[in-house]
Amino acid sequence: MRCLISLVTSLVVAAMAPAADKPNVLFIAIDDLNDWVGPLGGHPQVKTPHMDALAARGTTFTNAHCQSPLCNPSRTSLLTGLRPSTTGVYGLAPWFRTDPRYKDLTTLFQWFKKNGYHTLTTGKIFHGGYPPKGERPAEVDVFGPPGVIQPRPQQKFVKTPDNHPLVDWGVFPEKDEDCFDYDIATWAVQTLREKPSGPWFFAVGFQHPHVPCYAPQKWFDLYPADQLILPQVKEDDRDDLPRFASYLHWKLPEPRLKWLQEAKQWKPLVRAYLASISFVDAQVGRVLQALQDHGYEKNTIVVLWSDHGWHLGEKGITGKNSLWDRSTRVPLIFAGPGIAANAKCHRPAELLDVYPTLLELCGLPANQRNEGISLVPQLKDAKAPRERPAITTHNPGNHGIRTEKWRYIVYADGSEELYDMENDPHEWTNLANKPEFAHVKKELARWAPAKSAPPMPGSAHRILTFDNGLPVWEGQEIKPNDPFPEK
Ligand SMILES: [Ca+2]
Ligand SMILES: [Ca+2]
Repeated sequence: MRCLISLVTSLVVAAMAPAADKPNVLFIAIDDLNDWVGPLGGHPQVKTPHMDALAARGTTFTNAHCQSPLCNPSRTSLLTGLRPSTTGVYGLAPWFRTDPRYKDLTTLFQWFKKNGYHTLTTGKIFHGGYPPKGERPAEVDVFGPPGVIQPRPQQKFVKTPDNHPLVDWGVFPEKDEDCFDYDIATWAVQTLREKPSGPWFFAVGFQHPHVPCYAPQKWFDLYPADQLILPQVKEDDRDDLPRFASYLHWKLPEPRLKWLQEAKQWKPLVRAYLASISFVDAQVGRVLQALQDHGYEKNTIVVLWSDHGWHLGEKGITGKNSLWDRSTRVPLIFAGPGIAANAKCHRPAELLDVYPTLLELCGLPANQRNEGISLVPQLKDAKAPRERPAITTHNPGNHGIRTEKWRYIVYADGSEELYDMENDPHEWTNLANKPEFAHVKKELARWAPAKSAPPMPGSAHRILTFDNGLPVWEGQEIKPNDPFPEK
């Protein structure tokens, strides 16, 4: 009881504290970074000393998942606090404010501003060029340099089947100082040195290891080609998948494993992705060093997250756009006041939870529209229970449900997958057709959003619909006998 009274008292005190006493927030977003980071152990050779150090002074969620395995919908969900199935943002377009229903929605930035915080951003936080220039002052106080993928080599290094200009990898440019993410970190470091008025909420978004996977030679040298370990794949892994699983990534600019193997590009891509991760880790390190150098470490909540994962050959594909762990599992690390150090939490967590978690950590009033749940109980005690699984949606009606033991997927046509993640962490054996697991599927299926909003007007890029039994990928009907595109 005394414990409860003191908890209530501390909550009341926190809520009444003047803004000046509140912790700052450093919000670090990384693009397309899967679980290949030291604290998650997704790749045995990856070197991420700065993320390791952050994890050592904070709490890592080892079972955190994005709400959508794609940039714009994932980021929109985190920043609005709403699921893709609520807003209808599933594709790389549109900017969510184009929908009159969300014109006045208060984003994470705006909630902090409303509660006395100075807000700043640089690099990729919202997707692409969002928000449009004229709308920026209404979204964030200070817009630093946006994320622009420059410089680029005169020609692509790798001629991929689709030959999308960004789908490329190799040693480039010569020096760290010439990389765009280096400039983003530099701007963040300078801004911290100049001591922004506070309390502040500062978002820093890095684009590595998103394609193109370019990094200077020294980062490739960390991963000698002759010792490189490739991801484990199972040759016939797709044979037990429902056909609908392929519709989610029917055609992508990211090449398939078959092409990588034939072109002898699998190893170079894996190596370039690892090099890009270590490069971005170093940029994270520069910003965290500045936090320490300028006396902010003790009073700043740091949250580091990635918008979704990335396949590097698993299930025969590269890229995202699937409901398996390889696409949905993301780094999510919190450190700072009120957060247990050197802790790992294995409970499911959602990126959607970041919004309410930061509000609670900073003693700000909760936003009743948030669909996520605060992770503060798990940040104090990693073993604290959590009832809700992590739920990922990719286009209307396709949902993945992840508990500590299970991964369940249901597609818009009703077809299913079920994996025992404790005994089959690669999701190789689909148990959905085994009658003995019918009760497990039923229990998990109740977590899938009952309704998926139709794609928001203006939706485009990687949109899959299934209206009246007709699968349509990016505006083109998929016929029942069309073979899965191998390129
Ligand atoms: Ca992304
Ligand atoms: Ca399989």
